[in-house]
Amino acid sequence: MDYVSVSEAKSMPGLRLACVKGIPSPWSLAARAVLELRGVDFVPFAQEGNAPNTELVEWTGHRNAPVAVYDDEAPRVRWLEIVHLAERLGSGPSLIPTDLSDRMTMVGLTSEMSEPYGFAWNGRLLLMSTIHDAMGDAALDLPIFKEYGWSQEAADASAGRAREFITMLADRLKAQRSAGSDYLVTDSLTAADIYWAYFSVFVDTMTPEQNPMEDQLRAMWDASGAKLGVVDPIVIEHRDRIFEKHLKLPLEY
Ligand SMILES: N[C@@H](CCC(=O)N[C@@H](CS)C(=O)NCC(=O)O)C(=O)O
Repeated sequence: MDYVSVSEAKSMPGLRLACVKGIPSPWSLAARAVLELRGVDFVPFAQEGNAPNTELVEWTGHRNAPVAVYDDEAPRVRWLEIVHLAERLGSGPSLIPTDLSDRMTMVGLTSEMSEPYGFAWNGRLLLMSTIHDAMGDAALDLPIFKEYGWSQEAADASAGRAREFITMLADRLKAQRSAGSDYLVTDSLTAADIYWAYFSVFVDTMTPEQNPMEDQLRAMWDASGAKLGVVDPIVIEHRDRIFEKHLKLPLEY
């Protein structure tokens, strides 16, 4: 994946999006997919995972990714504000349901995937545990350990919390299927399906052809996914169907 540098991105007008480089970070990949599906032009630039990213912090006030900067507007970092920006700048079918109750369901589901203490937060704690297993307490000095709430106690609870989300998602997909829908909310694609397609990497890393991760990285992600135990296959079937119909493979990062 070609990224421009932070200083080049800073000198450009329009929309610039910081994405984690070299790691299939679902927050960055889903933000990109939402912008692409809405037909919004943007320039991706690199955030270096687990590093200080001094220039990015000086410019945007944020160290991690994604960070979306549109012209001279304030930087946007949370999933919903990036989806709202894509709705505003883009065109085509909306990724947000119009019905209030469906919209609340979509926002709740995606927030439970993406926001602190939700599914992916716990998936990441599992991943960080594999780093802690390898490095011991020296890992506690890494930026991600300082930022994403790893403690032995949080790590011990993380698999159960992530599984609770997956069980709810599987039940929801079965109910939707019985009602004749192939999507998580309503009967068409919403941001919830897109975010799940990428966040599912915490459960299953996809094939090397679909997701060309470095071997060492894949081994780490697979080991942490295995800590979730066997999950209902419907959540992965849904991911595969969303990729087949709406999203690009192989993943590029
Ligand atoms: N701002 C995002 C969360 C972003 C986030 O958690 N990013 C992580 C994804 S693993 C990241 O940038 N990791 C690399 C790092 O922290 O250096 C949100 O909408 O909640």
